[in-house]
Amino acid sequence: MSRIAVVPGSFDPVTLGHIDVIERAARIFDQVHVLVVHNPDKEALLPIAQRVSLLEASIRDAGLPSNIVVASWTVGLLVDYCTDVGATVLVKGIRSQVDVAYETPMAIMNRSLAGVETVFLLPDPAHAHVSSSLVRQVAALGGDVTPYVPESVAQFLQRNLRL
Ligand code: COD
Repeated sequence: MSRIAVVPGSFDPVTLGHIDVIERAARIFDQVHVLVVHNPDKEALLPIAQRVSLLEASIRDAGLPSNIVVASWTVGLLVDYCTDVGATVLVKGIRSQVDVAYETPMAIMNRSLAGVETVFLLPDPAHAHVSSSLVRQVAALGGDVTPYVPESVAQFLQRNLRL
């Protein structure tokens, strides 16, 4: 049986921490759907289509395996997308106790709603302090984001985001 996993996130924008988690997931599962989802708790910077396009470029440039597809989901439950594509697992990255506290109730709810299990992956310590919100802040204040994001994202932010 083919094991399909979904790696969901805001990816606003995708960081090297995200790429690390996506790469690990692609080594474990047969097929990985990287899913850009609107998070109503966060004020978005980039439109969903832009996030998808930066993810596609970053995954291609990093030479990640071909069992990865990028999609977006803006209406309905995350587990509805999982059911639609036959995914039985969600993959989330855990950087700290804050992530554990945020993700645990959602993991239990998603299992309760649709029997979808959540697998937590630990990041490369080199990227454990990286978040999209800090990247946005560094870029907006004119700092160098190249150590934290894929090349295509760094170029995009430099061109478009002197906020
Ligand atoms: N290293 C490792 N992992 C990382 C790093 C890093 N440096 N940075 C981020 N991550 C992980 C995060 O912990 C998360 O697992 C994932 O990557 C995505 O992170 P973000 O910040 O891009 O996305 P979030 O945290 O805003 O998540 C958005 C979701 C929509 C995925 C989330 O809110 C969610 O699962 N919502 C559920 C919607 C739903 O159906 N609700 C009802 C039932 S729960």
